Amino acid sequence: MNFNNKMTTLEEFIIQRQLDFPFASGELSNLLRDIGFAAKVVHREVNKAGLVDILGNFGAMNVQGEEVKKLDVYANEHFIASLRAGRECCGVASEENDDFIAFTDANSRNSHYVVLMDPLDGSSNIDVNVSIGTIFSIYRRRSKQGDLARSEDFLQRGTEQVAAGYVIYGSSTMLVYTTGKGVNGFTLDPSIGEFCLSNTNIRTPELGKVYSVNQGYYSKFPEGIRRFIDFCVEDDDATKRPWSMRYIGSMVADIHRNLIKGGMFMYPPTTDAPNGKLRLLYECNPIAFIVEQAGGMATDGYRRILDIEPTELHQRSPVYLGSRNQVEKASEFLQTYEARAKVGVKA
Ligand code: P6P
Repeated sequence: MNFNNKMTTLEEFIIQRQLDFPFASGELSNLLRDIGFAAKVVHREVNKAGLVDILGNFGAMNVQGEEVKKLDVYANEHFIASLRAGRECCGVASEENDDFIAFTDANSRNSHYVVLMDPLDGSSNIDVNVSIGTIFSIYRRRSKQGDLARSEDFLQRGTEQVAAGYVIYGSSTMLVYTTGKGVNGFTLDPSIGEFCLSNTNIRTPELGKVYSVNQGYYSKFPEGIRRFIDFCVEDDDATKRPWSMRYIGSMVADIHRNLIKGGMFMYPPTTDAPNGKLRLLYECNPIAFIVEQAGGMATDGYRRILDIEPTELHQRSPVYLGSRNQVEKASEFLQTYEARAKVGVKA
């Protein structure tokens, strides 16, 4: 068997980097390990979902006679189970649950962290074999150690995150995370069941030539965003436009491509959804942390995503993030046309 001794597994990397962050008591390392374990379990199910789904068409049972669960419910249950069993966090908030879950066993109550997550974002794409993802965010708890987790543990600004990451279940399964000391990517090697370091210190290009938005909502966007989209598709050699529009409809897949190759992703407000669609705490904040750590920018059009003071667990936020040059341009258009509208200047 060919063991490439230069291969670094996720666990080895976390331990090597353990000295990078304060309170290096191994708890955060174990927490990241628990997340990595659940991601391997979800990977296994995502990879056969198409098969199970076909079998599931003949009723709600699969070949093992088990109930065919919706994959996002399955993912949610397994991430929560792994975090509960790992006892390295006192609670978890999930896109799938109305309220947060406070773990009651003594070890969990004595831990220092909470996790927020979208266990399987974009799961509606699984039926058409499009990449989907898990997004997670880790904070130090604010409530007293030993007590049950409280809402103030979860309602923290993005700047307070101690770690954040995503798993992309695509042509390969990758886990990408940061603890505030850069961004690193690990590719799952199913033959050994390990995430192996594959992308060291990911940096996103300053200027990308891709923009990602659901252009179908063009008429519902603010004036400034409509003008920015017109700018993206203008023919201008000097600024290397028109940019290409790439939109998968699965945030993690769009973000991952833009992070590696450059580009910007936006989910602006619309007349139907004045705060956009994406959730601040477990979609925008963790991705914003990663994008900033990779040298990019993440705003709601007016301020850093990470500076937003949250008030509700599932609150939404408009989001523009990715290559700095492009995100700045989008914010500039948005604010310029808003100022014009305020003084009644016709476009
Ligand atoms: P729309 C998937 O449902 C999701 O939450 C993100 O992964 C994705 O970027 C967005 O919604 C797509 O939303 O309105 O463009 O279909």
